[in-house]
Amino acid sequence: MAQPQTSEGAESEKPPLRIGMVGYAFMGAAHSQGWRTVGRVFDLPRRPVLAAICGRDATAVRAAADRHGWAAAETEWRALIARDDVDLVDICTPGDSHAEIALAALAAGKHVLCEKPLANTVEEAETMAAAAETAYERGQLAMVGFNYRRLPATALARRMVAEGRIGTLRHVRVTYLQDWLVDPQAPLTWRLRKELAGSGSLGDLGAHIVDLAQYLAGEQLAGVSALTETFVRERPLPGGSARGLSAVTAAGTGQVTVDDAAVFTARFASGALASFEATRYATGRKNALRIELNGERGSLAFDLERLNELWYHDGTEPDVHAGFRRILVTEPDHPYLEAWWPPGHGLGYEHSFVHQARDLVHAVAEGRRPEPSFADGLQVQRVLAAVEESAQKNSVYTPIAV
Ligand code: SOE
Repeated sequence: MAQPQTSEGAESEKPPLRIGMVGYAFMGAAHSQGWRTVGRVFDLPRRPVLAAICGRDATAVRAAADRHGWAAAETEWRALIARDDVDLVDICTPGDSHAEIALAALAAGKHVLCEKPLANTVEEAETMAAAAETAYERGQLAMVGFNYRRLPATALARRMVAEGRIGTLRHVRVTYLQDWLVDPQAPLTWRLRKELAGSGSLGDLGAHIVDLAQYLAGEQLAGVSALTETFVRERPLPGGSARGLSAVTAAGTGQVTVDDAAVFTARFASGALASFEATRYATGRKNALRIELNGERGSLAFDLERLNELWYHDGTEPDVHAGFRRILVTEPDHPYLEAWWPPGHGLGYEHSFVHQARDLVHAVAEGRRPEPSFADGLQVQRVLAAVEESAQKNSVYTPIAV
């Protein structure tokens, strides 16, 4: 691991960056891990302090504060934002509250980190991006949590594309596969309700792969052609609860109001072609994000299930010994790895959140616009909206004659 901070004194002399987090479930735990660890691994210009965490259930949020190391717990997000000992608000709630919390936090002079997707609608995302722009003029930063950019292998892939190692891009092929909805009896959680999640696989998994594809390609998508499907339209209510649900049946089930899967093709601004698949029905696939880029000079491939590896084919090598080779991304010269373990000692999923925290602390200290910004989050939201529109119109879907 990197040099430990030189002395307790030097570390405590750094100006603090006091974090307030809203939400304490899966993403809250992952972000907590990031904030708790980052200052112990990286030499940062500011010292992250886990000031306060917020959730509606007083007992549960207190337990989360104790488990994850937060100094205080709040049950009202407005109270969290009003605290003088919070500089940055980290939003880890379902998408329906992102806009309201982010706008209030920016108005209160705080920096903001917001989980993906940025919002539930393009309109909300536009308002958030505009508010972030105004806040930036006042010295506040706003970033979206597309954490898969922060893995050493994906960051290395970006570097290699930017260095021209695959040349002119022709194809990007991405799939993000999970299987936790295969069972039709799996409960109707918030992720399956449009009013809370905005969309289904599309916003949850599709947002990640749209961002990652554009980040690696270094360019934006120009258009899409899509199919979406909801395979199981009614599911049992979680714990029999009907809270906030409009459509509850006598059988104690409720309607799934989001997509289960989204498949789309796309064209990049440069003319490169891309294909995307996001689903929660890929039986046996737990969190399988795979991406391959093919360029005129070479190809790169990454698989989240083997996240310390990047595959590279250098098409300029003589055919006789050319081929895909595995780069074990654990060298100190690889992105983020100067601070971690000796070569060969790999990292995991949670480290993407440590790196996200690292990059944001640096951006705040340097007053630099963070990436991905709220404007980047808005652009992804526009891609998601275009996918939904295309799927609804069914415009380019040609049924096969029987
Ligand atoms: C959904 O299943 C989920 O938890 C996403 O919400 C996360 O963003 C993704 O990283 C893992 O899967």
